[in-house]
Amino acid sequence: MEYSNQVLSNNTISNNIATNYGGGMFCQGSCEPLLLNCVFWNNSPYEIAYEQVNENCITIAHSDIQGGIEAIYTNNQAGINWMEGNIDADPLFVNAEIGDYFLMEDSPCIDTGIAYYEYEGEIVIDLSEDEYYGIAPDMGACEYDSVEEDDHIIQNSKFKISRILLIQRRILSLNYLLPVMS
Ligand SMILES: [Ca+2]
Repeated sequence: MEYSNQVLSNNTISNNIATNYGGGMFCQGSCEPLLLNCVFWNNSPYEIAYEQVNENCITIAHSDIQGGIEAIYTNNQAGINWMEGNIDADPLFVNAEIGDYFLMEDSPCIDTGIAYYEYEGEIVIDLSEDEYYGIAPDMGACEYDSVEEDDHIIQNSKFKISRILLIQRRILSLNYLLPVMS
């Protein structure tokens, strides 16, 4: 991210590796991003890193950041607005090794996001109840689909089908990379 004041909401950023800065997110130049309902997990060397910035500030709320505020490398040049609702707890992905970043039922990210958020007088996020399951949105990109709620069975099926398709696509792309056996 460079010269950007972007809002990132409901993103899962995990298992990325960078050689110097970054890992999960790298801010360069004038950047003042707002992270909301996000998961940053298992990125190295940092979850979030800043370089060459002047009095910039990152704002983070209702997000799961591995290592918490201590894990954000600011190069002593950026501030951190560490707002309410942040956690540092294993998000319990179903199977990150194959790219399945859905949440297991015990995940601390379930229902710990926020549906409505204002920052500096602006509405940043305003989700209606049909845009998430449970009592609140989850942190991260994949909303947990509770099978206990009958009303959601059809939508759950859609989620499950899209999950299977995602895994199939990954398997297909893997096969494509393998040499043809004859
Ligand atoms: Ca939820």
